[in-house]
Order: sequence, then C-alpha cells, then structure tokens
Amino acid sequence: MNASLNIALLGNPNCGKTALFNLLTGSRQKVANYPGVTVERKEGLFTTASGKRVRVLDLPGAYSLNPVSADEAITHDIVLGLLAGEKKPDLVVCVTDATNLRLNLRLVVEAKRLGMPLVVALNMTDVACQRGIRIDRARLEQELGMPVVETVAVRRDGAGALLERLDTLVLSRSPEMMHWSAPDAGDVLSAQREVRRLLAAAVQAPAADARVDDAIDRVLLHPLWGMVVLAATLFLMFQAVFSWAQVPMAAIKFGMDSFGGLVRGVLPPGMLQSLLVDGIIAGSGSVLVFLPQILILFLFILALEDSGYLPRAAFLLDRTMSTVGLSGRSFIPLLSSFACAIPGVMATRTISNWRDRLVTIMIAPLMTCSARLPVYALIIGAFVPSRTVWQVFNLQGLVLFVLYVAGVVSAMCVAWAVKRLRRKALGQPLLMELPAYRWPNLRSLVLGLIERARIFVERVGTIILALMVLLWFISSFPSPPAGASGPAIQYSLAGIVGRWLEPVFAPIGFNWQISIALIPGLAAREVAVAALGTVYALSATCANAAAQLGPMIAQSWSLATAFSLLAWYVFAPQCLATLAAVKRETNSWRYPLFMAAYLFALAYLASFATYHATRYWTGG
Ligand SMILES: Nc1nc2c(ncn2[C@@H]2O[C@H](COP(=O)(O)OP(=O)(O)OP(=O)(O)O)[C@@H](O)[C@H]2O)c(=O)[nH]1
Ligand SMILES: [Mg+2]
Repeated sequence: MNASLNIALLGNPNCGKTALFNLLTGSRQKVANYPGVTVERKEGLFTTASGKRVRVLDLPGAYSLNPVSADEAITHDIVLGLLAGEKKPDLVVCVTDATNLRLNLRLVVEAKRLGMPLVVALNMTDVACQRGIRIDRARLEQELGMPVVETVAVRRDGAGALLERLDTLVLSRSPEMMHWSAPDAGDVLSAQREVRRLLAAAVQAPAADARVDDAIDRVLLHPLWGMVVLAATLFLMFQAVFSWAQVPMAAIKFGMDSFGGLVRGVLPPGMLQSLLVDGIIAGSGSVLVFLPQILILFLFILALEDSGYLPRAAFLLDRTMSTVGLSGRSFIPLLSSFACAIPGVMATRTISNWRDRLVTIMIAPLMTCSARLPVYALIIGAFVPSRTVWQVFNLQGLVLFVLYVAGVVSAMCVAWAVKRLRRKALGQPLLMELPAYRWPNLRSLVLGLIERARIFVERVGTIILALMVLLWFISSFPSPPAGASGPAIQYSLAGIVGRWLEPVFAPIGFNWQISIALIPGLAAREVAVAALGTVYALSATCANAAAQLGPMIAQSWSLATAFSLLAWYVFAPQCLATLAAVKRETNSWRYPLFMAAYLFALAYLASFATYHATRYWTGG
C-alpha cells in the first residue's frame, strides 16, 4: 500500500505510544503500565478524515536521543532516517505523558534540536486533569514553536485532535511542518533549562502530587506486607479461575454435546460421522470448554498490567531473585511468560547482560503458560474434589496454585544452578521508573479479552483442528482385521505407536492413550487434551466420550498417573513455537536444543518421582 505520509511515534517509555498506535491503526499491540513493553518497531496504516493514507511506526520508548545506549541509538537512527532500509519519517509525533512533563519534555527539546519536523501529543490528559495539572496548550505550542495537541489514547475518540492536525498539516503542506530550526548542539544543562522555562510558562501543577501513590507503595513495597499482598493476589487469581468458570464452562460443554449429538443423528454411521463427531467435534470441543478459564486468567493479567502494580512486584522480588543470580530485570519477561513463553522470550531484549538474558530465556518455559491451563484443569477437574478447605479455599484452585508455584520454584532452582556453575556474580542494580497507579481502563480490558478469545478460538480452529484430523486418521487406519475384538484404535497406526512408546513411559505411569496424546501435544500443549478426547472417544464403547473425558480418565487412570502427568506438564518443552522463538532470539540451534534436552530430562525425572511417591502414599 502506498502511503502518502510517514510518521513515527517517539517518546519516553510508558507514555502511551503503543496505546496511541493501537487507537490510530486498530491494531492490538501489547500495552501495559510499565516501561519497556515495546521492544520492536511495529508498523501500521490508517486513513485520515480527508482520505490521506498514513504509515505509522511505533517505537520502543527512549529517555533520550543521545545515542549512548544501543536501543536509544536505534530510535535516534530511525527518527533521523539514518537506518538502512528505513524510510525517514516525514513527521515525528512526540508522545508525552502529560502528568510527567518535567521528564517528558526533555526528549521533545532534544528532538527539536536535531531539527526534525515534530508534533507534540500531550497524552494522558485525562489523568493530568484529574490530578489538577493544568497545561496551557496554546502557550506551550507558542513557546515550543511546533503544533501541540491533546490526546487520550485509551478513549475511542481520544486521537481526534491529532488526526485533525495531521490533516491540516498534510493538506496545507505548511512550512510549520517542514523544518523549524537548524540542528543546534546544546548540552544537557541547557536542555534542562529550556524544560524549566517551558514548565514555568505553560504548566500549573499542584504541589503534592504523589501522596496517594506513596501511601499505597508503603504497603505494597513493604518487605512483609508486600509479600502478603502479592501472594494473596496470585492466590485469588487461581481461585477465581476455578470458581467463576463453572457456569460458562457447563454452557459450552452443553452446546458442544448437543452439536455432536445433532451431527450423529443426521449423518449415517460410518467414516464421515466418526471423523466429524469423534475427531473434530470431540477433539476441539474438549479444548474449547477451557475458554472461560483462560479469559478469567487473562482478566487478572490484563488488569494487573494496567494497574502499575507489576514493576512494584519486580522490586519486591529483586532481592529474592538476586539470591539465585537473577535480577528484578528478569521479572517482567518471566511474568509475560505466564501468558505465553514467546513474548516472554522476546521481552528479554530489555536485559542488557547477555548471560543474564540467556538464563532468563532458558527458564522462561518453566513459567506456566496459558496453554497448560486446559491440561491442568482437565486433570484437576477429574481427580481433585471440588471441596472447600480451611473454610475458604477451593481445593482445585489450591492445587492449581501449587502447580504454578512449582514452575516458579523450579525456574529459580535452575537459575541458581547456573549461577553456581558460572560463579561470577554480577550484581546489577535494578533501575526502573515506577509508573503511577491507575485504575485499569474498562475499554482496554474488554478489547484485550476479546483479542485473547479470538486468539484461542483461532488456535482451536486451525492448528488444533488440523492436528485432530491427522490424529483421527492415524487412530482409525489401518482398520482392524476381521474378527478383531478390541476397539479399532488398538490396531491403528496410533495404537501401534502408542504401544511402542508404552515401555518408555511406563516407568512414569503413562498408559498408551497418554503416550499417543503426547505426540500431537508436542506441537502445542493444549492439543494433548483434544487428543485424549479423540483417543478415548475412539476407544470407548459408549457414545459421546469427549463430553465425559473427565469422568472417563478419573475411572481409568490411577491418582499416581494423573499427578505424574501434571508433573510432566510443569517441565516438558511441549511447544515447538517457543523453541523456534529461542532459535530466533539467540541466533543458534544450540540453545533451543539444549533447552529441549534439559526440560525433557527434568520432566521425566519429576514425573518419575511424583509417580512413585504418589503410589507409595496411596499404597498402590
Ligand atoms: N488514562 C490513560 N491511560 C493511558 C493513556 N495512554 C496510555 N495509557 C495507559 O498507559 C500505559 C502505558 O501505555 P503503552 O501504550 O504501553 O506505553 P508505551 O509508550 O508504548 O510504553 P513502552 O512500549 O514501554 O515504551 C498503559 O497502561 C495504557 O493503558 C491515556 O491517554 N489515558
Ligand atoms: Mg509501547
């Protein structure tokens, strides 16, 4: 697409560039209330009211255009058009956080000195207004000598003023857009002076600004109370995943059952009926029922991300993490990995020390990603009674919490082991700007959840579905010989492979059905649930087995087998996409291969120990 105007979004970390980018282009790039969310340049297109096509570039945040650090150098080169293969932007939109102009205007002053065409967006004016910060926009425009517009990047119509200004600038091709001043080399001190002058001229802020935030921080950053709050928050999250999801899960299950029953009634018994009902509907239905739980998990993650609490938790854990050789820097990449390890691995780009970064990448898959949730929830739902313990806790939520903790603790152990091996403690202090606390924005939350639901359903509809069809084929062919007595699947290719794998997995308590399900589960974890659905549907004598997958496995597995499979899933690197991301980020096959090997070894060991310990306990 030929765009007539190229603009780039420049600004300090966490000032709302990506939120503005999403609002302008309708994209869904990650937005969160802490610095360093965006680590890559992202491109998008939109059309102004007058029909001009605009190409817009979202950049990682930068505090300065003095090319001292590597990422700031990249931002500097991009906005000045010095990067090979990158078009020089016609216009740079300098996004500022209106509640923190003292810091944010420095970058504007620097950019102005480099002599690029600028528009200043005073973002977060809604928050500034609430806090009683009064900004004289017209005066600022006059003092700066460039267009200044107000924006609220989380409101649907929040970019109106910016769009209007872009239109007039494009239409008039006015000289104000082209160049202001010739580059002039001023030092940091004179930039500071200039910022002070601008603030004095155009901004009125009440004296005590951050009193509430400080009061909250006194509790949340307190070594004891802070930890209590953190534990309670995570705990509540896992409780909610189980207790809030019951009704919508039952509804989806009912829907899929009825649909399967309907198809079974309409089609004559045979290949097609079996493929549709046992392969596709049973398989994808058994994954789809976990949508409510995934959305509840993400509701918490998104709200936490927006609130400004996460970097506080990073500080709280910095001390603990440094005892295992990690810094608080690793916290946010690791936390992102709770959603999915891939963005987590990408987010390690903010860690400048290569060894630290590598260790963080290596342990990121141990954080419990959302694809594990269906597997955990299925097994917990089948084996752990939904009982209230100690008056308040749901036992199922408690077990889920323990599994998440197991992932975190083992990640810490691995990091600690690596630290022992390399024996070089590089104590890098954690320096991060703490963002202001903010109520999560309802519109962003809803959009974020819709996006999550879309990703999940799309995954079910594409990769999971394709694997289900494949699995159905290898589970149905070759057909059983004449006079065979057992279920057909036993004679199929999958049955043969399953039995061939059985001795490998027997020591950790997996039967042949599980062994089969693990293979498509290599491509994506939650496929294992769908695969179990199909395998059991095909080996069952009763109709509609997927609807009863939970009770079915509760009958045919021992508790030891179930716990062993849970332990397997805490560790096993059952996700090719993550390994591919590691290959990309480290530029070598060595690390993903090493990662797969060490995680499989851990998984086998953990399952072995869990299986035999549970058998010993239950006397089986
Ligand atoms: N109330 C309010 N919140 C905003 C506004 N713009 C952005 N936010 C919130 O501010 C936080 C930071 O937004 P991002 O778009 O991720 O910031 P960014 O500048 O891209 O940050 P980096 O990628 O880290 O450089 C998010 O929690 C947004 O929801 C605004 O105009 N008003
Ligand atoms: Mg961003």
